[in-house]
Amino acid sequence: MAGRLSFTVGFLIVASAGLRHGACAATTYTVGDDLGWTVPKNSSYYEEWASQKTFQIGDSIVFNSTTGNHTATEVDTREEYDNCTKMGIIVKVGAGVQKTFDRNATLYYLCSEGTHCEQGQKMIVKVGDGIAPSFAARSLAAAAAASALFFSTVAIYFLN
Ligand SMILES: [Cu+2]
Repeated sequence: MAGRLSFTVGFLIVASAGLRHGACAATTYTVGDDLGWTVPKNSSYYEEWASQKTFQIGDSIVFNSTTGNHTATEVDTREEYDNCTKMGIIVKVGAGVQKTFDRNATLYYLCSEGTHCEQGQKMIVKVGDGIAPSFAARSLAAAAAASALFFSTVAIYFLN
């Protein structure tokens, strides 16, 4: 009995160590690199910057503005993004505002000051495949993970 229990506990420790290792691989990106988050000279600068990156869950982006007034505004839809709609979660950016990705999604960011967005201070960020999981899909994934753990435990029990 003690042998079976320690084997199961060992499996759980290995599994959780794997999860911690995954979290360590997270990358933090400074939006626009050295330019920071400002009105770009080239209006497609931030869209190109973002499209050259591969963002994953656990990664972060930092909006960093050292001159002028800027916001990191997240809008909900492509249409709002294309129209530079100045609504949404407006965060004033100074020395740095960080956003960490917790799920796959396509995110739309723009600056809501003056005509900054119209001048190209906007970008689209794709996390993972860019498709937000539906509530049903997330529940199914959780259930699948739970049953996989259950069957592993049962298998170990019979192996002993
Ligand atoms: Cu701005």
